[in-house]
Amino acid sequence: MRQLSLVHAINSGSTSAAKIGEITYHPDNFFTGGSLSATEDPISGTVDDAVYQTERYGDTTYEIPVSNGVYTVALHLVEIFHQTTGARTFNISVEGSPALSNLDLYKLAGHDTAFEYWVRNVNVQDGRLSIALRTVLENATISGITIYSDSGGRLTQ
Ligand SMILES: [Ca+2]
Ligand SMILES: [Ca+2]
Repeated sequence: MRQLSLVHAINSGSTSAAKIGEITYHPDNFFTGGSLSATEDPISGTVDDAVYQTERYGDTTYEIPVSNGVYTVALHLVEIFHQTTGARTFNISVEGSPALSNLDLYKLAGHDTAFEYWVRNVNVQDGRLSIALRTVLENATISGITIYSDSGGRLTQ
């Protein structure tokens, strides 16, 4: 089985770096749109709260410069604001393909609870790994992104 190698990690919604385990999440970059928000509340479901405590919310598109190839993406998500089911729903597509549709983080995980979603076999052929977040109801949100390569891919900027 082919090993995944780390390409890049982003601390969405923050101008600071933070770690999850051994991985450093760099200050937010390569995005268009969205706004910053943060919480000081502890986050369940992770021992490394910091990446999850800051979010970029609202319609946002990441275009991450990478060499062409096949990637695996981990999306780090958490409901840090809403307190009920049905308060927030949104869509995420990766490289043009729907990854999560009508996602309700509170319904799936609860409040202040980390939710990690993996997207595999992301085939980039235009030099930009695209992650699009689109609000359905009261704002898309993302807290962090981890990008792995299946085949020696790399960040190009
Ligand atoms: Ca692309
Ligand atoms: Ca973050």
